Amino acid sequence: AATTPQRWRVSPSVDADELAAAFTAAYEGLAPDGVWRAPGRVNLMGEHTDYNEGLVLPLALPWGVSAALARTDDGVVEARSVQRPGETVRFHPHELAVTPDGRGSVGGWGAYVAGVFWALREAGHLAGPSAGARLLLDSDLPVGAALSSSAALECATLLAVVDAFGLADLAGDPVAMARLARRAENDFVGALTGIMDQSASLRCSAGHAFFLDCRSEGGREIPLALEEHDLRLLVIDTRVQHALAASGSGYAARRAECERAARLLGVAALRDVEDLPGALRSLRDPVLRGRVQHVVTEIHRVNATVGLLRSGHLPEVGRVLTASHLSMRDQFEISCPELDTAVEAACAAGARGARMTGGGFGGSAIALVPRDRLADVRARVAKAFVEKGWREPEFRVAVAAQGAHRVR
Ligand code: GAF
Repeated sequence: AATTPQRWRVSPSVDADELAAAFTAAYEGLAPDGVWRAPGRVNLMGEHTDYNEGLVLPLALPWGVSAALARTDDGVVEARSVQRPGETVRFHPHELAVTPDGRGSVGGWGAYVAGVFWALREAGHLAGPSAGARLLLDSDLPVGAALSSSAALECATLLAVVDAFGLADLAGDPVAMARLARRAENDFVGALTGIMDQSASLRCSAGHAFFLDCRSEGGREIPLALEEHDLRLLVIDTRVQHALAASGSGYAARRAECERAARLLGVAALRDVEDLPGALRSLRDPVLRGRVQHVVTEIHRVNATVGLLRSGHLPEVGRVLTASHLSMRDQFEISCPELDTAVEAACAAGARGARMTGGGFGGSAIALVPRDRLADVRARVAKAFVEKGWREPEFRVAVAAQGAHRVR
């Protein structure tokens, strides 16, 4: 992971009316059909378990991507972003294609938008050459911070298209929409991720974490009573950029290792490992042993976390968070010095527990912090970074927000 000197300039907040007005200014007087918004997420528990058909427990963030969209019948999609002034992505949905090496015919940030149109057409929607649209996107979610900005972009675009085109069999079916958005990311953008991020963006509800079984796709809302316990969920963005798409990425390597281990163990997915000690004994490669140990125990930690939340023991989730971090650091090997430092310093300053969240190799950590310790935790983490010669991280206090919805 490399520290990028410059991030996309993220809006401090996004106002739907202002975005609609900016749309009209950008597209010569055209009014948008509406404005839709899809959030990013943090994952409370269950990392790298989704593509192993296991369990996850994300929550939607109050920050996300907003899309103003007008439907057209000229067969052209034009997309612009407040974060990329002066750039226009332009394509004909009916000409979109995936090359034999697994890349979509549109690259850069436009790939996430084009991928959604491509996946919709692959699924039999927007047939014919005339479907077109104009889009203006805006985001208050940092990119590359492991907070799911890719899924937020896909889901905002998808929801906008589904509503504006009146795609009745998708509207009201967030499970089908999550699959479609994931297809855009897997097959068009070329990032072989699981289903967690798109499901979180589309299916989470305010005040709750979302307990998702990634095999059955069944999900349940679990109340997250932070206020009741005087706790805060602090997001610590290390500003170390992570990337999922590259074929040589650590993410892709972990996924391949898990698949190899499952093959060697004779199970469909690591979720099916029932006898962990036996599985560990039978694997000769210590690297694969670590990967299996992480995935299997992480799935247990999701169940444990759900149990603690349901029985009103939120503060005790802290210990599970830290155990999860150690497993990712030592067994799954997806942490980095900045994430480890954030977790250690947060816990030393009184957090109940902390862990990296998302794909790893950079990005953000989350810490469960008593309200009266928040300032101490931030100061201690910032000091630890400065002492190591790193840029100070960015801090945000998260609440569990609403999943994707129409805002105007
Ligand atoms: C990324 C991926 F997109 C998810 O599917 C998931 O695998 C996660 O990393 C790790 O839990 O966010």
